[in-house]
Amino acid sequence: MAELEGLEFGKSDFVLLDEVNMEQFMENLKLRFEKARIYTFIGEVVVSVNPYKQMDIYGKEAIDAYRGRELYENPPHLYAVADAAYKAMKRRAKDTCIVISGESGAGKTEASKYIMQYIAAITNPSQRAEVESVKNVLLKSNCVLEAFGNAKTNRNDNSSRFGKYMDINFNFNGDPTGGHINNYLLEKVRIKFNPVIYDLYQIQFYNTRIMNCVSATPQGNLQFETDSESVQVVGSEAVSHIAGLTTTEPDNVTKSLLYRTVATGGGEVIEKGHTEKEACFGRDAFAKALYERLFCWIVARINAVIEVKDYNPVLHGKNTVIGVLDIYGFEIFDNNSFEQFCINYCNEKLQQLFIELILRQEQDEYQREGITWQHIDYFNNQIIVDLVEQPHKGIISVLDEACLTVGKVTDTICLESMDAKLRQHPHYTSRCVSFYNLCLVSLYFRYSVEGFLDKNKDPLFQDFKRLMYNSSNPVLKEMWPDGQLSITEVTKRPLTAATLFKNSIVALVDKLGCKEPYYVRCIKPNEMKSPVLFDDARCQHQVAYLGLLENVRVRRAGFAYRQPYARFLQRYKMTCEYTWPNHLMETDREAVEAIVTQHGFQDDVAYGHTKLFVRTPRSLFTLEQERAALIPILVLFLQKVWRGAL
Ligand code: AD9
Ligand code: MG
Repeated sequence: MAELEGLEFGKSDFVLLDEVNMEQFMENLKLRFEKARIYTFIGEVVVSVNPYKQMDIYGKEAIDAYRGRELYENPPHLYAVADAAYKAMKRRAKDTCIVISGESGAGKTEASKYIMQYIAAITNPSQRAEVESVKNVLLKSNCVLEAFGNAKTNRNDNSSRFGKYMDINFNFNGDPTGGHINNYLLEKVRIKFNPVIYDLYQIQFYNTRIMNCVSATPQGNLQFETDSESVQVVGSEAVSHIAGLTTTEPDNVTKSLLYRTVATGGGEVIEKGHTEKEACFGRDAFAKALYERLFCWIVARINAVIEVKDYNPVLHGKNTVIGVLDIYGFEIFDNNSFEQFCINYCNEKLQQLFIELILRQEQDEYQREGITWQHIDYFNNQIIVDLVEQPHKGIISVLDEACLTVGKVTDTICLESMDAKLRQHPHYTSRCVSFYNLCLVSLYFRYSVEGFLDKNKDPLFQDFKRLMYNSSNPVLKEMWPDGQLSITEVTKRPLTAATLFKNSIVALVDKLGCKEPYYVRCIKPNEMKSPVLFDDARCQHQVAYLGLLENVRVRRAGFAYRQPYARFLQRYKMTCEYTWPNHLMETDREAVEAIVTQHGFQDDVAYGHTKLFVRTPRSLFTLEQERAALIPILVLFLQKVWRGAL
């Protein structure tokens, strides 16, 4: 529980609310936002509201104030969580992770950067050159990834269009030795909304784009036309430009754009001309793949540089890790498609992990301290996760099946087969309005299935892969190893986009699951990017789907507050005649018992092996108030002693 800053700033920990309900939660959140208190705890979780203005709370002074301190000793801050994760890692050799969630523009990426900066600032006090260089690369890798993977959207001027999980490795000294980045679901589809060359051009000059957020002048636009049956590229400029950028022959580019090589049943290889529609589809898929492979290549390059090298566990001790996850939150638009479906599924999984881990953490702590654990009821969204990912019957599986089916399967046919399999599921419903909708009730979000199949198959003609593999640019060639295969060798169907995504999210959740988690829950106060507007309805919606009330309840259902005896004593000994200025009892625990009894809340506590547990925040609140009232008197007293007046 954080030090109370005074009630005019609201309650610094939501567990201190008189009652846990939406009204009180929102009132406190709003009050704090208005008073420029953008962070509030729920136990060890930090709730953050995007201030949309520069705050003077991240400087060296702040870093020093939080370094090595306990969570409740300072006002809520990202640094408090970063420090807690770092301390747990260093003191107990635990792998930890910090999960930052929230919707687009809520402040996740900014938060992750402050956390990284904090960790960089408190490590390597002896300034060893090799550690400094690792830190440098870790911090600067952000810039490169943002340059290629961020874009201006309606919702955020610098929106990350990919999810990112970064492991930072530490040696036994607690200094960074390296790291590893995983990226998730790069939103490559946006590349096709712009002319293809335009984007290639922008990628070349990414610095201009990020610095000024201006669009580079398009160099041309690749269009097709059909004349007397055959499809042609309009003009030759666009093709020459692609050939120039990719170091390939213009003729080969044209050929890949207009034809595809197919193997017939008899093993014969023929070239088949595209229809105009197929050519457009191929072009878009090519642009998307170029972008995606470039991005993954960049991530791989960064990883190669920051990979931990020459680590000898015998010599260097256990290598521990802090993971930082900056991943898109639930997305709800007027028209939700495949991308939102994947993103929201990912969030359901993370939400599940959140509840599970928070509960598990509580349970572990109670067991460690020898305190009886009471079961807590909560909504387990496993049922939703299963609906999406279960083998053979889940939505992804039905979708994959439809993608594998030979013959004409449309999005609506696929939806009908989902209906047939899933109609009985309590959280599944679909309905035909103007177009077919898939509706997952639990999420309260509706998705249009239009385009699901294509996006899931995500096919790219082998001809493009071969074109790139044959580029005389060695870097491009390296990005397209599968271009070596001839068409007769490409028999195996690649995994679908949804399955690849599912696999990566399952792996991510496994990775997070074995670490001690810390959470930052980001809230976007309004849609106008305004520092003064608190949109009640929008904020309430986020509080609801982030499960924050549930979080407070879980935290309060057991013991809202716990603290090692010595620390409790340090803080509150002035409130009890038997403990001030020093107690004469045998143990700190007995002294704490004296304080608790004097204030009459002995029925509200449990005594653990090393910590005191307090059930309701009210008891503590009384103590805090008394302490706050005593401090000025004490200061006066000490001043007098100092001046020799007493
Ligand atoms: V997205 O899902 O990648 O589209 P994020 O990452 O949640 O989104 P981001 O961190 O990029 O949002 O924050 C959006 C903008 O809000 C930033 O560009 C800043 O202008 C602003 N912001 C966010 N956090 C802070 C902060 N702590 N202090 C000042 C902030 N401004
Ligand atoms: Mg971001």
